[in-house]
Amino acid sequence: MNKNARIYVAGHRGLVGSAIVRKLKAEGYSHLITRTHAELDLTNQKAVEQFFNNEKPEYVFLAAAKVGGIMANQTYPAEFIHQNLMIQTNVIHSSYVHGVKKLLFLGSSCIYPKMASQPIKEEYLMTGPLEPTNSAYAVAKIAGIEMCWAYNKQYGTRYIPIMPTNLYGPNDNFDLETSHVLPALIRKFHEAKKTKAKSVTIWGTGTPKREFLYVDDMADACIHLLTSTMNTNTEILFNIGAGTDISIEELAQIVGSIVGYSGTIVYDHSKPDGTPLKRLDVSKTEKIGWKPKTPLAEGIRRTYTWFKTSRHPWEP
Ligand code: GFB
Repeated sequence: MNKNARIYVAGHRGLVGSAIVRKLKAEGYSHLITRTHAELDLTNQKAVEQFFNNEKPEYVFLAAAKVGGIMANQTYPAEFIHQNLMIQTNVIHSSYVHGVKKLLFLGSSCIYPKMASQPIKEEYLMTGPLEPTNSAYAVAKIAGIEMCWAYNKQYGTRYIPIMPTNLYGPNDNFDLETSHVLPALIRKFHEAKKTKAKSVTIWGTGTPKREFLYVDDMADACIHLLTSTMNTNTEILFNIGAGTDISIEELAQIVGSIVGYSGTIVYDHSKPDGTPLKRLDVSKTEKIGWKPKTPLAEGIRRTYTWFKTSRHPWEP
């Protein structure tokens, strides 16, 4: 990928897209193409087609998606399946029509069966039933993988689906109803510290385990995979993860100590746990020269610093 190649980052204001833009700029890529949601509605087929026709991107990072934590997925499954299918279908098809050289499609580790053996290898895809809290989202992402493969097979394209574990970092969603667990815990502990609350309530039993990857490491993986993968195998798929997991209870203790909160933790058992275990096998990605760099505590510290120094939608 030349430093002046036309690179479209779809979803550049989101957690992953913004990290990809930061990294591409730091590496000297000069021709980045971005559009806000107001400028381009990716669910609008005609608008997407027109955009590709005008801009003719050579490379595409497809990081635009409707995403959210366990409750958002459970509450709005129709929006998750509808918007994701529309966005990815429009972007992938227009990329083909306009001769995009390479495209990276971002999915999620929830595409794998709920009870997959650990760590989860890429070949476990479609070998068992999905976790019900996010099956609509997962099915949309599985369709995206299949679409990349179908275009690779039939049209000889070079579309690479990559499946990250749970991500976190600057520009994450900190809304307590719709966010993922890590930003929710940062905000909950921060506010509990400020108001001197006696306890913090977290969802579920605290026993599920999750793997967390700092988003700058994810951006690094995206650029590494797009620039180094030759894509000779049409059914290519890569897991991106940190290689280790921890329980939600342990995570709460780490976040609490970084934020400096010393009250107690209460568990709300009326909220779902989701899948019990979800650790990715990342050996395939490591074989082609990528490794995560940021230890969890360091990533949480950086995210907390960003959180404290940013303006948030709920603030006056
Ligand atoms: O991150 P999270 O919302 O989603 O929740 P998933 C992970 C675990 O943290 C669950 C618990 O067991 C939650 O019950 N948890 C504890 C909390 N306290 C909280 C809290 O305050 N907020 C939240 N959100 N969780 C998502 C999928 O699954 O993972 C998506 O729904 C996607 O589709 C994403 O795949 C990466 O890890 O369970």
